[in-house]
Amino acid sequence: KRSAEKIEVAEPQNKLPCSAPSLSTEPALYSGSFPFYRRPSELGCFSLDDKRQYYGDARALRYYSPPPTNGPSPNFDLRDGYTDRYQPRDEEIQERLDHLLRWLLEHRGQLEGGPGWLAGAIVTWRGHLTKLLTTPYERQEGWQLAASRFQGTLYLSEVETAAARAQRLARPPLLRELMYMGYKFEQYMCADKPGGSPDPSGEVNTNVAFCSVLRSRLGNHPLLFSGEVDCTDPQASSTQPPTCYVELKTSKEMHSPGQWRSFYRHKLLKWWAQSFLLGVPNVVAGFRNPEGFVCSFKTFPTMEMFEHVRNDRDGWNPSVCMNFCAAFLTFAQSTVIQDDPRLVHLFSWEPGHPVTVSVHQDGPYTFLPTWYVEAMAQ
Ligand code: 0WD
Ligand code: CA
Repeated sequence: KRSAEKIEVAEPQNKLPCSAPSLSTEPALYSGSFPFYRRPSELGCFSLDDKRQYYGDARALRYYSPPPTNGPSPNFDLRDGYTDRYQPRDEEIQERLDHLLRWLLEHRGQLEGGPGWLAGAIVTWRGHLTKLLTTPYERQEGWQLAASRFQGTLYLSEVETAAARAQRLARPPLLRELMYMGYKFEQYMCADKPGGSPDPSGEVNTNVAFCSVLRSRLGNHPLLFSGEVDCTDPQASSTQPPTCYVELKTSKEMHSPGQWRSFYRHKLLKWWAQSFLLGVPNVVAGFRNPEGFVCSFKTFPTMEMFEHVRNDRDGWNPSVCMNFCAAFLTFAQSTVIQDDPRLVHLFSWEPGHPVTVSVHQDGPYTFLPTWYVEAMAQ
């Protein structure tokens, strides 16, 4: 009888203050000195055509061809051709790392860095690294990055958040037109052949892309990543990629010092992160008026962008961006231990919170395709 009384509910063993690992994104934690970042070198490239078909060459590369500086000021109608000469890419198709993996599969035997270099590397899109760089300063949009380790290599592939998907599906008409205008500006500024002239009478097809594949290293993290490049400058002092590449952007015409300040604090951070990662030396901005015409340009050298916020208390700091990215890569490398292409660690971040992790086996988050895994196993 006594024994029955002795039966007690055991003290729960999981009440200890043990929390899952997470990573803070507070800028103050990352303000040390600028970390090592290897000058990015181009390993190769690929192109996607108007039907989004892959080609292992530079056929989609375009040539920087701005209007003559001595002539009249530009007057580019960015709304011309919207929507009758517009073929937008189908954003429902999630390509994940597929095109980059195809390039890697076809070039894995010729990679520099010695045997085993790839096994120690991180493979991803440049755009994913850009999001990591800007995270300590981002107050609006969260992200999710899926990570898998396979044959030693850590692969990182973005997952569209539910909020991002909802926003994309409900994208206001004016925002759709604004997206078109960015591509239309490229058409006004680029020729299909070196020394050729732009042809703004054609269609804008956003399936077409030229992607550079680069090698770099952040701290002790070897990187292999790819990024879309707008054009190459045949007149550039160095013809060697990526230093001959030019990034094109459009932005609202600015009239007050307050508008410039806000531009330096927010837009220039994103432009810097994107072009710095790939080693693109110059960003050419076309400023559009309220009617959608570009009437002026300005070239922003990537290495001079920080000067615009260096003395701004509410500015951004490249060291914070790079140190946070390095810390995230260390966090990811130490979290994803098992080598299994069907196992995904999902890193999730929302503004105001730390980065958290969840684990998924064989589910919808698996992103390394069977064709890649099987061919790499040969
Ligand atoms: O799976 C995904 N979630 C993503 C795939 C997200 C981002 C890119 N991609 C793929 C696409 O295949 C695309 O061809 O990466 C390629 C572009 O890679 P990236 O250079 O790493 O991306 P990012 O630096 O964010 O964007 C560069 C350009 C953009 O130019 P602007 O000036 O707006 O930054 O690539 C275009 C866009 O023109 N772009 C995209 N193209 C196709 N799919 C995408 C996208 N999701 N995002 C940006
Ligand atoms: Ca661009």
